[in-house]
Amino acid sequence: MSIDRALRFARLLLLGVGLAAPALPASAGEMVWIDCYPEQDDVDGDGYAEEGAPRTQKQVPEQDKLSCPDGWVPKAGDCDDGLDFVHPHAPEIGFNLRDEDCDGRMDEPQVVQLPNGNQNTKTGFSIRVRAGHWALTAQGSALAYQIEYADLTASALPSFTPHRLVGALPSDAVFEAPLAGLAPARVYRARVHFYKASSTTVLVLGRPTRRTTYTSLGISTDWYFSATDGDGDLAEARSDLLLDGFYELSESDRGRVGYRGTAQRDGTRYGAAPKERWCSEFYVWLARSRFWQIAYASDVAGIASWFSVYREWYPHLPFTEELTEVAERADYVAVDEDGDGDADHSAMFLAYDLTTGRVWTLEGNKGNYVRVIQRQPDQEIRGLGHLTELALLLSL
Ligand SMILES: [Ca+2]
Ligand SMILES: [Ca+2]
Ligand SMILES: [Ca+2]
Ligand SMILES: [Ca+2]
Repeated sequence: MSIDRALRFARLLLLGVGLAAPALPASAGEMVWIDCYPEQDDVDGDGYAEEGAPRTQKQVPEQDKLSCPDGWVPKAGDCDDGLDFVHPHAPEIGFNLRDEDCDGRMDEPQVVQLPNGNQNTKTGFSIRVRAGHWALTAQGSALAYQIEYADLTASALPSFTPHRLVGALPSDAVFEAPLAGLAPARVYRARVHFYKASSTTVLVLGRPTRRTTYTSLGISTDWYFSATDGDGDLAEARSDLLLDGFYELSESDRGRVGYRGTAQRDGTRYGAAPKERWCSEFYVWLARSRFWQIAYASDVAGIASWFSVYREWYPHLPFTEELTEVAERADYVAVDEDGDGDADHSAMFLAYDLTTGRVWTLEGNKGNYVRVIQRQPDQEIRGLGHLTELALLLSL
């Protein structure tokens, strides 16, 4: 361990003494209204009522708002209520001519998210793509793709890679789409568009010349979120939090977070109590492996308290200056969801988007899922927690 690291660690130990960040209980007793659907409209028992099932509002205690009363289910939109592996958050299975995730597309191409990113460096990363049915669509001509991507600080100004040929696909039709030339320490979103490539020979100045044309297949993957690395331990820790978070996002998209069977219901896998709102636990769960003692905080007040001890907590509006000069990827933001002026929801800061004026966040317990959200800074953000070197858990 270097002297610098040793000094930092000693400082950390001193600060750790006597620290007991409070884990305040969620507000109890209050009744809230939630949307529910008749259980009889969920014949296959996958938790989703069939499309068109009547929505009814039910009043439940605040702490139970993630689930409906007996006889009711909290979700609908099941496009096949006879098959329990078909519903809006089911994983799409390629090559079976069926729309498992009820998005109206059959065997659509998908991004395969890996737990620790995919070849992420300071200037790029790779996207693993399952071409699905579209690998066959291009039969007779070559399948090509193009990546649309944007740094989240300027999402309204996307870039496009040149067209590239996919080449021979293995039987599972999975290929790697590399993205390079990116800025370090940033969060990106990217999606892959598909084309049919055909070569023709044309005369250029009297000479036969091969020319490739690309015809859009009108299909793309969903957005893939990832992050480039930065310099130093803190930047690396930020990357770790983000890549872990984006993996959970993809798990959630496939219905594997929020409810993972009786052993890991709702947010219990992130350390929340059963039925508890788990947005704070989600942030803490992501941060705990790299940051000191944050596991003691389980709600907005607890997390704010932890940031106050380890620096730096910004409780006041307006945030324009903090968002542009202080906030960095993987920092914490306290959100006012119900618009009463008080923070009641926890989120991870991804970027302040200068092209839209919005803040990109990664959030747990958004409709009982992990989601990427864009928020209005002056209306919805009520606190910023900035991760510092001081809080970094060192690997000794
Ligand atoms: Ca169902
Ligand atoms: Ca179903
Ligand atoms: Ca589909
Ligand atoms: Ca399918």
